[in-house]
Amino acid sequence: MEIALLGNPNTGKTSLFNHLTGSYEYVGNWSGVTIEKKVGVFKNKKANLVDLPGAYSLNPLSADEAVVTEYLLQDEFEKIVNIVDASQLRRNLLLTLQLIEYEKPVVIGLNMMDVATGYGKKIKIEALLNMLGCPVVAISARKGEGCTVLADAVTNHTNTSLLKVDYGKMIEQYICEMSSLVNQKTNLSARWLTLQLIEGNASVLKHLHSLAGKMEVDDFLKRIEAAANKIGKEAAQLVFEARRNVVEDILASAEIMEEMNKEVLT
Ligand code: GDP
Ligand code: K
Ligand code: MG
Repeated sequence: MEIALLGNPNTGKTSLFNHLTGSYEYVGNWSGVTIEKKVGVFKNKKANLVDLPGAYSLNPLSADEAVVTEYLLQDEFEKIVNIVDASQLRRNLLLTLQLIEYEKPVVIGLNMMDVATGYGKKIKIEALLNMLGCPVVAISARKGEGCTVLADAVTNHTNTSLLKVDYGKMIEQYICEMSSLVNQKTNLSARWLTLQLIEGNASVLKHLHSLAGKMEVDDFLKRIEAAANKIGKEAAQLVFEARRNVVEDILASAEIMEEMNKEVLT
């Protein structure tokens, strides 16, 4: 069994990896690139933990992000540990929503709590986990605090989140169409594939071309774009706005800003 460690760059993934693993199973490079790949034996269970490069988005703009997206498209793994920077929730949660959309169990390690506190931000963990629909464990990846609790949560958690961003009727319709197009051909989430395709994810486009045929997929994409244009938008904009609205809702109930720091930070 394999567990993927994912998150934005510099959120503490490698620090956490070192606390959660005993010995290395493998240290080398990702295929075709000189980006370090580390696989360790997860302490709690007969599982391997894979330390992935940092990604702001799954639409690969950097070599690091391309490694992450190819991993999500090609590799077999069971669960995701998503390290989230508590001081940068607004940006980090955009990735979290996309990982939840991938429809594998996600457990969140909420790191950098000291930095968040320094900014005058308080995070209501209960509210965060209720809204995200997955376990959230506060950790200090640098000091190793909370890592055992996180490891147990990862071992025990087997459900996929019930959180579904509402992308509106039109996009939801195309997600259904994608399901019937690819469900016989892949275990990947049709929802995730459709949304990544709409966002212009070139790796996903290529993958879908080989799964469902180039003409079919290009036509599908053209029809979505035309439908979005009819309401004066680009399809990718609709996707982004829907996610951003959910993130703002989450922040409104899970993040408290101390008065004195408000102006400096927003
Ligand atoms: P990665 O890029 O996600 O793998 O992150 P790293 O594990 O390399 O950590 C990036 C930096 O953040 C390092 O300098 C860590 O020491 C630091 N770091 C990790 N966890 C914490 C934390 O909880 N608080 C603070 N202030 N720094 C941390
Ligand atoms: K780093
Ligand atoms: Mg790292």
